Amino acid sequence: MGGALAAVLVAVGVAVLVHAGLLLPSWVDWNAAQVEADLDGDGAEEVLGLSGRRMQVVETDGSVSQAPQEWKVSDAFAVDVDGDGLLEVVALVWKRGSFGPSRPFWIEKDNQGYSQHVFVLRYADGGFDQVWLSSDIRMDARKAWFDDDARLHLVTLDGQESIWTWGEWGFVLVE
Ligand SMILES: [Ca+2]
Ligand SMILES: [Ca+2]
Repeated sequence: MGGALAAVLVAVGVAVLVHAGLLLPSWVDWNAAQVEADLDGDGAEEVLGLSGRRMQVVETDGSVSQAPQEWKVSDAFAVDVDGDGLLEVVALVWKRGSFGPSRPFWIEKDNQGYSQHVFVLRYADGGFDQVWLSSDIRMDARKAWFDDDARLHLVTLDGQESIWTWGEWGFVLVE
C-alpha cells in the first residue's frame, strides 16, 4: 500500500519535472549517425558522429573534438545551409536555458529548464565555431531533415511539419 502510493507520487513528481522542463522528455528520438564529410574544407573527410546524445568530429588522424557536454544532441547534419560551398554542422539540441551565451537585456535570469534549439556550427581548426544558435524553438520537434534545397524540415510530436530556410541571418520559417 505504502509502496504503491510512493510509486504514484514518484510518477506524478516526474511528470511535474518534465512539464517544467527540468528533465528531458521521454519521447525524444536520440539518433545515432556517422557522416563522412569534409567539414573544414581542407580536402580530407572527417567523420561527424552522433551517439549517446553527444556530437563529435573525428579527424583523419583519429583526434576527436566533442561538442559541449551540456548540449544533448538528438540529431545532427552536415549541410551547406548558406550555399557558400562550405558545409555547416546543424544540430537539434536540448539544453538548459532558453538562450545562448547572450540573452536579451530585459531577461535578468535565464530559466534552468530544458528547451529545444537549432544550432548551426562550422567545424574549423579542430573545434566548433558558432554560426547561429536559435533560442528556444518553442515546439516539440521530434524529427528533422533537410531537403535538396538545404531547407530544414521540422516535424513535431503531433505531426505538424514546418519548413525553414536560411535567411540573411539565421533560419526563418517559410511554411
Ligand atoms: Ca576536412
Ligand atoms: Ca556553407
